[in-house]
Amino acid sequence: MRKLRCERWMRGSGWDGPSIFELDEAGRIASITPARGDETVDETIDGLVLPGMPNVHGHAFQRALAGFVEDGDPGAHDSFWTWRTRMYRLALQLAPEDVEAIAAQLYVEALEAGYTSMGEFHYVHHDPEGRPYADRAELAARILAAAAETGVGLCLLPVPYLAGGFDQPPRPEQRRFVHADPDDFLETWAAIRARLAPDQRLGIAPHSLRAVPPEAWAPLLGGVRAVDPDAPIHVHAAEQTAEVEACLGRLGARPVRWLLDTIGVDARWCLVHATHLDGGEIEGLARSEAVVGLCPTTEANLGDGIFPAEAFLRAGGRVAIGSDSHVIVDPAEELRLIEMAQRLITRRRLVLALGPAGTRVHVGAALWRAAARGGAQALGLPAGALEVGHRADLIVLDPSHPHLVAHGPDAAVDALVFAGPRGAIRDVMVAGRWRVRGGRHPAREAVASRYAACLRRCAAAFD
Ligand code: NGQ
Ligand code: ZN
Repeated sequence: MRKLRCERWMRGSGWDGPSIFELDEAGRIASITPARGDETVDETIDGLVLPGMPNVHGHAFQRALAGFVEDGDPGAHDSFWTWRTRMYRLALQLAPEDVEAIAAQLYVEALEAGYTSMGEFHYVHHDPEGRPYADRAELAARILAAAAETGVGLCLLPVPYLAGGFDQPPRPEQRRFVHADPDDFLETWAAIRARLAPDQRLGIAPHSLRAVPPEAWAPLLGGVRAVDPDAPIHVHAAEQTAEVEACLGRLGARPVRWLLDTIGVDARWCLVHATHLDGGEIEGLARSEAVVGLCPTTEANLGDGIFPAEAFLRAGGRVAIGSDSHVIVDPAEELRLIEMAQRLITRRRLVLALGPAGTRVHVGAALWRAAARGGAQALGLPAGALEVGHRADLIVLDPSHPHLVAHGPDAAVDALVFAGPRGAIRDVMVAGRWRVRGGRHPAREAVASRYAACLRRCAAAFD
């Protein structure tokens, strides 16, 4: 057992003072006891300790798009769908080494920003011609390797992708994503499962209602649940209004309504985006105990719309954050945008500071707690709060940072979220191991130079 003394650490509500955390071999918190002052400890942590943030949704390779997709012909009406065409061009030219180099770069940046685990919604499975690699888990194994190398926690979510759109055959440019049928996908899923390290989690992520036809859901979910009844299930839903309209036309219901009524959604589920909801969907989704995986910077970048966060949280809904296309890799910025978008549309402040009148709610700290807990639920990881039995996934704020010194603990988290103080996150631990110290991941330079070489090759996709 390793013993850490934490001077001040975040609880589910409020903060606690000097305590001894015992960590077991697997990096889980075995006990938390008040410090007496005479214990021998392995280490003392002086800064504020917060649960590390799970990043529940993303496609690692898209980090390489950053900055390459912000130009276009002013007469051409760029949109989510034109962005997607450019994203497909990158997907088509990735070699296995590229997948690994980009993921490693992403994971170093994510750890340094305070993310301690990632949900990888992994859909580039096949070679550039669209044939399975000799090893069906070739590309997934690159993600697993990048996570292991950098030390970030991982829930890998292999994606069944069977159709090109509602009632449409796959398009040629989707060939690396597509499986012929549920059995074909489950064969890939089983190959991936055999490659997982003990602390890595595996789920399934039917891409969307567009890409997975109604009759395929039962065999896909059944195949996975026969192996792991609790496997996390993620799906993109109701991100663009065009998708909501098409779904209404083809399936006779809005996407989230269809999932709630036809498939059945519960606490194992994470609905990614869920941007466009009517009142009944808000209530139903909140009651289902599923998590909504919000990706505010990508949703803003792609022009998706604004999630009805106030109504959903008032209904008791659970949220988490992801960085999706990874155009920004910063949990504070995702949380900030959730609240800021509400302020912009309501012309009020502290919109998501919910609770009984007469109390004082710190909106930044409240969002951090909610997203950490919701994120761990969505990834099926024992994390998201500093509690016995949970993994020691935590971040330490720099107590001498000028933007934090004068703040109480909740106000310091508000400052982290709303003021974006550079360098405030000093240390990051995943499963009991320090992965970032003094703001730096030890592999930062090596990983960045591999990534730079990969980007020089990939840039050709955007000429
Ligand atoms: C994706 N990304 O799978 O990477 C999607 C775009 C699609 C987002 N939805 C492709 N943000 O939805 O068809
Ligand atoms: Zn996505």
